[in-house]
Amino acid sequence: MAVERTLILIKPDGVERGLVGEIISRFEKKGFRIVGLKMLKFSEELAEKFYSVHRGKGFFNELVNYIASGPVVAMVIEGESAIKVSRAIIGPTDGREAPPGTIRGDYSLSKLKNTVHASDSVDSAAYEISVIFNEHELIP
Ligand code: 3AN
Repeated sequence: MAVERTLILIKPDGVERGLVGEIISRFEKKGFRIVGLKMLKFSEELAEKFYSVHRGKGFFNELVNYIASGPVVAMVIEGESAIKVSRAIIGPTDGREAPPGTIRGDYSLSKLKNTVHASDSVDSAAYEISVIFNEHELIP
């Protein structure tokens, strides 16, 4: 068990449908500390960098276009086993299969527009945080 930091993104569909407060609240109530928070709109270039691990996959262009289609809220949270626990809070990728009680299970009916993102490993968390946040934007 270790205290970790991870990146949470509220995707364009989540922002558009007014779910920002609800989604932030779930992570806060679980006990995580918010150490970075901002709203931004991805350029296509930043989206390709953020999702570079998916380059070459059939859904890559669709994914880049989607994440750059509207404002998102990016948040870094800190806490015990943050990476594993936040993945459980968001649920599996496909909102149609995600169980009720998870964020995707409660709010998404799509595999692409699945409302929220959470880093899936220590390495991807470090990479994704560095793509979106400068050091001075994070609370020590
Ligand atoms: P997760 O976000 O659950 O870790 P990944 O890392 O497999 O899922 O995929 C990254 C993102 O790519 C997903 N959040 C989803 O928006 C999109 N995605 C994944 N698989 C597909 C697919 N088959 N069709 C459309 N979009 C997909």
